[in-house]
Amino acid sequence: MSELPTLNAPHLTEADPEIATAVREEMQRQRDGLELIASENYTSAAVLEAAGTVFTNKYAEGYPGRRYYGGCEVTDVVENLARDRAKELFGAEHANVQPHAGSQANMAVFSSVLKPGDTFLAMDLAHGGHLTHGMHLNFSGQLYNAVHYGVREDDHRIDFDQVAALAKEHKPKLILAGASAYPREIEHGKFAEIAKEIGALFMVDMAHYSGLVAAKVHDDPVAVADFVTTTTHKTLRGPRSGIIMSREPFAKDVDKAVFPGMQGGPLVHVMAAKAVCFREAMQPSFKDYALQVIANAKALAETLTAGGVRISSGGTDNHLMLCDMTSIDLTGKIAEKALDAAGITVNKNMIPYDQRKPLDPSGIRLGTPALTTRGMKEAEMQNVGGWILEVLKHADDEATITRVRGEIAEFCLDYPVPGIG
Ligand code: DSN
Repeated sequence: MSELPTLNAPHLTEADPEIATAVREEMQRQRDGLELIASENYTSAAVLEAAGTVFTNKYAEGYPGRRYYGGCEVTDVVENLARDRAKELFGAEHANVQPHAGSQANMAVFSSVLKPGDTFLAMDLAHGGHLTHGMHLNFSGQLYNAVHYGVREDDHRIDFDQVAALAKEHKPKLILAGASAYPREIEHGKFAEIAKEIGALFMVDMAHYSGLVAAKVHDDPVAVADFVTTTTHKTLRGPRSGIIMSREPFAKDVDKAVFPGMQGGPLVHVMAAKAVCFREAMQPSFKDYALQVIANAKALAETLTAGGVRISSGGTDNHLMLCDMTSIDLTGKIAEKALDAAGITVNKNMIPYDQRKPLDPSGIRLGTPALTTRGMKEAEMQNVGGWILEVLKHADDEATITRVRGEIAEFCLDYPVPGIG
């Protein structure tokens, strides 16, 4: 077992040794393992520092220049910087940087333009969508009439004929593009055209690939959508949070929907960390990072395919891939557990047209944003793919799993995690 990393937090260590130990154990887990969850990443040390500041002490209901609390003059500087940088980074007319997370960002957009019972069209969760895109147990499926499109059965790519047909049949007030488990580049212009034809609003949830959009290595939704939401902690590599961008005519209603419609005080420390993340994403090095994320995903998908794993849609254009574990006589649940035991973190996931259930689906979802942040490239993806294949092919062999775990911990020492000394 490797040593616990040192935590440079003397006050926490003294005041609450149990939490301090938990933090050190999590640092160890993040340092010694391979993080392949497609929606996770490692923020920079600068983002971590900004998120850990005294801004957590401040209430700031309202917006810059119009607050319900005194003492907000420095908070206004922070929120304005975050808003202006988000607008500049993505070329947006308006940005709201207060949503606590992606779900809240989506909820605020819906409530700004939809009434309960209104129809919207979005991607099916079982085909790669998201809970907030109308899943029946989520607020989005309970409050609104969600109609779903999916991917074609033969190539697992978005079926635009179906999108157009459903749009004509159901006349949704809003069409939503974006996905949580779709490995191909989304053609936002095609959605925008369909929305225009039927007079619907067009919204994109680019949470998964917003880092690729910021780096201009993915089709740009901001240019063609009325609303664009994103989390900031996935490919964008910022703090855990969300933002909304919109065209100017919708700005006031979006702001009202966030506050006072849905949230109270914004998390000022997190807005500060978002501002830092947007600044980082404007640097030329971030484009190199985004290109490497994609190159790494392709390299990993190729290695796994060569090892006999069937990949949904035959590969990837972005940061993630969906691997069908039934192609090697496993299930997603068994694969996730075996990989976890070897220090490889992934999540089980439905694959399109899955015959199995969400808690025990056929697939696993892998993504390269976090490993790329550690400096790994295509050659390292071959090592990673090799370990994944070895574990999957010996999923019930404890000796293999223990050996691989040790090899991975050793390998990881050469790829530091930001913020873990
Ligand atoms: N979007 C989910 C994921 O992709 O992991 C989290 O909400």
